[in-house]
Order: sequence, then C-alpha cells, then structure tokens
Amino acid sequence: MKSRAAVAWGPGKPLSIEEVDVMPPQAGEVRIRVIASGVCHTDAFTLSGDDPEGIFPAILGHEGGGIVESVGEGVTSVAVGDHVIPLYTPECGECKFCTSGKTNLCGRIRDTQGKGLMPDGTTRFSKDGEPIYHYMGCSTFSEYTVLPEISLAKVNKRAPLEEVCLLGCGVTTGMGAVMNTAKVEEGATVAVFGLGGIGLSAVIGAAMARAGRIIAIDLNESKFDLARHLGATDCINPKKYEKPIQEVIVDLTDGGVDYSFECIGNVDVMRSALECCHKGWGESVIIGVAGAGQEISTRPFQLVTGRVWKGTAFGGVKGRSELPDYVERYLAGEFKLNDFITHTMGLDGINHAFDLMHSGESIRSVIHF
Ligand code: NAD
Ligand code: AHE
Ligand code: ZN
Repeated sequence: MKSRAAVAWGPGKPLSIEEVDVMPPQAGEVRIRVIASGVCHTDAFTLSGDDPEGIFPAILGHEGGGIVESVGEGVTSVAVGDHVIPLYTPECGECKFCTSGKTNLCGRIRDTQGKGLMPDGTTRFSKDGEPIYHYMGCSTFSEYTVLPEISLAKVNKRAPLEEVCLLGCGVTTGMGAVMNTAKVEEGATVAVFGLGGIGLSAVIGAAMARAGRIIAIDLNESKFDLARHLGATDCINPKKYEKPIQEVIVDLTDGGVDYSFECIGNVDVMRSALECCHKGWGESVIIGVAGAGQEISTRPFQLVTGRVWKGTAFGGVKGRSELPDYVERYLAGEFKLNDFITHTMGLDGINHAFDLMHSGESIRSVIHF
C-alpha cells in the first residue's frame, strides 16, 4: 500500500514528506495505522549523524500510538482493530534477557533492528523500488508501518492514542528510571538534569515516589514553571553559579543527593550528576544518549567511596507485560500527559517540530496523522 511518510535521506538533512510503499506484514509481523507520534530527542540525535547505528534513508519516529490494520501469518497476540503502542525495546518472553528477571532488554531481534531491518533481514518500506530502512524497529513517522508482533504492546482502547503515544518512549523512560531502575524511596533527595520530556517525566516519577526534595536543573529557565508544577522543589540554572554545579548541589543537600538522573546526553553533565551524589550510597542513572566517540569519566575514588553509576533504557519497563498497566494508571488519573504536549501538527510540520525542540520551545510535539 501507499503511505505518507517523513523520510530521512541523509544525516543533517531535513525530513522529506514522501509517498512510500509499505509491504504487507510477513509471518510474525503486524502492519499498523499510526494515529499519532511524539518527537523525541533521540530522533534528532540519529538525524544529526551522531548515532553510530544511524542508517539512511530511513523513516524515523519511535514514540507512537496506532491501530492494527493487518496481521501476518502466525500472529495471535493482536488482531485487526486493536490499539497498540510500538516498542523499540521488544519483549519476546523467551530469550536469555527476557527470562533473566534482571533486565527489560530483549535480545531476540536486536541485531536486525539495529541495522534498520525486519527480523528476516529485509525492509517493508521502499520508494521507487529502492529500500528505505526501519528505525528502532518502529518508524512511526509514517501513516502505516510494519513491526514484529513482539514489538507491540496492546493497550486499552479508551486511552487517547494522541496522548498515550508519549508512553512509547519519553514518559515511560523518565518515570520508569525513577521507579524501576533507581527505586527511589519516600523522603529521598533527587536531582534531575535536563527538563525535556524525559527529565520532566523523571520529576513526575520522583513526585509519585514521594521524594522529599526534587532538584531540577536546566540551562533554559523557561522549563522551571512546569517542573515546579510537576513537583520540583528547587530549580537551578548552572549558569548562575561560579562553581561547578555538583558542588552547588552538594552544598545545598548536606553532602549530596540520594539519586540523580542525567536526561540530556552530555557526558560532562553525566559526570556532574554522579559527583553530586552522596558519599556512601548516592546513585546516578544515565538516561541521556551521547554521540559516537564520546566517553564518560570521573575519578574512580567517586565509586570507591560508594557512589553508584548506572543506566537505563525505556525506564527498565518490559513493554508487553508492563506498559499496558502504565496506560491503566494514566486512565485512572495517577499522572497527566497533556502537560507535556506543547505543540501538535500534521506530518507536514515535522521539521518545525525538530526546530522547536532544538530551540527549547517545546517539551513534546505530537504529530497527528
Ligand atoms: P530535550 O531536548 O527535550 O530536553 C533536553 C533538556 O536538557 C532541555 O530542556 C535542555 O535545555 C536541557 N539541557 C541541555 N544542555 C544542558 C546542560 N548542559 N545543563 C542542563 N540542561 C541542559 O530531550 P529529551 O527528549 O527529553 O531527551 C533527553 C535525552 O534522553 C536525550 O539524550 C535522548 O536521546 C535521551 N533518551 C534516552 C532514553 C533511554 O531509554 N535511555 C529514552 C528517551 C530519550
Ligand atoms: N544507537 C545508539 C544508542 C541509542 C540508545 O541508547 N537508545 C536507547 C533508547 S533512546 C530512546 O529515545 C536504548 O534503548 N538503547 C538500548 C538499545 O538496545 O538500543 C548507539 O550508541 O549505538
Ligand atoms: Zn525516545
């Protein structure tokens, strides 16, 4: 079938709206009609050319919500008409990762997914007979997209896909990092670096965990009002201080925070996030994604003296078994999503959505198809 899609032809180039061909789903695959897709900083990261796994031409987008249009042979867990959220972290339930009880990362299709291919090693998208690659197994910047069955979470039809698409990446990542990865406890002191969709979701997670103090850090002070509204107790702009931000936070907190979260993708800030943690027990979680060739560093003494450095993908959430419950909790009113949606636009406006992100004007732009 034909589908309107935003194609990334090469690094650094604006996306181009094209009519592409989308093949029917093959065995174990599902074709969905995308209803809405958020734009995440990771899409911009890959488009910039900094992603070692970036491959072109590709259809980006990984924060979507859609409706099953057709299913391939052998698909049993979803049916035409089901509402689904695409998963860039699939869940086969059988591989050594899925059965370990230790991680949400699934190994089943990771190799082909990283090469922009379906599990059989081919693509379902093309233009004038030339292949176009998939992205993170999702490619939600297309009216229609094909995914492996294990890359779909079936969710409650009562949930508006224009909002719960944000649970396909940003909001789940930030909340999950706090609740699953760090397991922040009541009364804890938390620092969140970067107040985009991910960082603000970490603020919500910390508020839901009843953290005693939530310190929100950003260079862009226009993010502070929403951060406070969501539960931040202190908002700090590192540019306003003479000394390194980690020293400022250590002074403010009688020795450092219990938990910190880096939600930017800046390796210098990752160091600050670790070093603002309390001696003996402070834990820092890396969420931000840094470009090819970049590395983190600190004095090993920081770890010798009890600080812990860890990272998280998709907030440690297992997509098929756990994401539907996030949707239920949203429907039950435990957290809101529309606070994050600062802009909506049609697919034609997608390059503007990237501009709004780079200029710091948006939290999330959501593309409506
Ligand atoms: P965003 O661009 O919306 O937000 C980033 C925020 O960081 C902005 O508010 C910006 O002003 C702030 N910032 C930039 N440099 C700063 C600095 N030096 N000090 C303080 N604040 C600074 O991005 P986002 O969509 O929220 O994504 C954040 C990061 O998380 C990206 O690196 C993205 O790729 C990554 N990410 C990771 C996962 C995962 O599973 N690990 C999931 C989603 C996104
Ligand atoms: N491809 C990059 C890494 C990109 C990355 O870290 N992706 C995160 C999700 S970001 C969502 O917005 C992730 O889940 N990683 C785990 C995985 O298996 O990809 C690189 O450096 O090669
Ligand atoms: Zn994302």
